[in-house]
Amino acid sequence: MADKRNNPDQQDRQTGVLTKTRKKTRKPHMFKVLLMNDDYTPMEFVVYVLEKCFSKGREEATTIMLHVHQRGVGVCGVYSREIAEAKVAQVLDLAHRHEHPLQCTMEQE
Ligand code: TYC
Repeated sequence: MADKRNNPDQQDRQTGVLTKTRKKTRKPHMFKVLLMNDDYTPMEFVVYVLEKCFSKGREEATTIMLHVHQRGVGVCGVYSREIAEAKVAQVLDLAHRHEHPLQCTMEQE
């Protein structure tokens, strides 16, 4: 039987404290933020969103917008869960305030 002083995974019978520890660190899940095409949002507005919310330059923003326009969906960036959630909320809020139907979602990589 292992000595509990050297085995943190064992229950301490005197105090009832569980000290189970994870041996490996896990890298956080990453999430793609996706932009959806629609028939009404102006191309210029989508480029503006990509510049403002995703820090893209004019050229890359235009390339991503045209990809979404032609293929139906495209990746704006890849982030941790919290950052991706904030980006999606920011895009939807901006689109709503400008009365555009632009849709944005996230998907685990
Ligand atoms: N399809 C839109 C138009 O022709 C442009 C557009 C591109 C809209 C990308 C949304 O995510 C989008 N005005």
